[in-house]
Amino acid sequence: MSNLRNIVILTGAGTSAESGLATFRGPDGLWEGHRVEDVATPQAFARDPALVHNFYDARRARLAEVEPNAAHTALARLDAEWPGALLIVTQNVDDLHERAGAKRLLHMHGELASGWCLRCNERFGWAGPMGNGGACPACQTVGMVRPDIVWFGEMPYEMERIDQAIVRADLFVSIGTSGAVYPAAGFVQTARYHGARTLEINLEPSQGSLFFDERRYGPASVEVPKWVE
Ligand code: BV8
Repeated sequence: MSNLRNIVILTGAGTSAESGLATFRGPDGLWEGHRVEDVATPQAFARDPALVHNFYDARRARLAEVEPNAAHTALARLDAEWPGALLIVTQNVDDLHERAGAKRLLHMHGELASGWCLRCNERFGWAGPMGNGGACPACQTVGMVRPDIVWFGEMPYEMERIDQAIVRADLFVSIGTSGAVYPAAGFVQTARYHGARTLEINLEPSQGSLFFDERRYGPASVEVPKWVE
């Protein structure tokens, strides 16, 4: 990787699978019979806020029980040691990249550890259950806090910053994502168009695998440390 200066790394649920967090579209992909697409939407929240809060409260509770795996640790080490530009763009709403020590990181789909008050529009850290909408620490309104998560049909965060990083990238690496959800699934094409080399690391070919110059298949906790070394 010596002649590659600028790296963008996209991660998805497969990066956290070996930590024990369910992916979306694998055999463990349903939550109490609900497809994520049916729960992770503003419409679902408007229709049944308690169901959606339960979905995220359960995942937030689960997150407290698991640890980063060797893939997160290897990426954090690369982040600390890489002299050029590096950005980890994660689709994941867990905090395992942070807990492994990653710094140059952004959550394009929001975070379980963040809340958003629909009354005063403030965002803030959130631990524990949100229950029936919680109490906003900024305006003290009760029952108006939603998960700070980008739902289907909502605009992902920091798209401008992501696009700028991808345009400048010499190497684009996609790790543990099915390539099923846009705009993230389209990043590899943008990277190729602007001349980056592209690498996919996944358990199996993703929906976008034909756009990758190089593909390594196997568990992230094995393949990512091998690639980082
Ligand atoms: C947007 C947060 C526009 C939620 C997520 C019709 C109506 C509305 C929108 C659309 C529509 N048709 C298409 C769209 C666009 C839509 C979309 O792409 N839909 C899909 C379903 C077709 N996208 C959106 O709505 C996005 N917003 O388009 O906004 C807009 C424009 C202007 C103004 C306003 C709006 C927003 C999408 C974000 C949704 N939120 N997450 C939550 O987490 O609860 S998406 C969710 O699925 C995840 O966050 C992740 O990003 C995404 C994909 O999941 P993956 O991470 O890839 O996980 P998956 O299970 O699919 O795959 C895991 C992979 O890992 C597998 O390949 C597996 O083989 C591999 N694996 C498993 N184990 C391992 C492993 N690999 C390595 N090692 C292992 N051990």
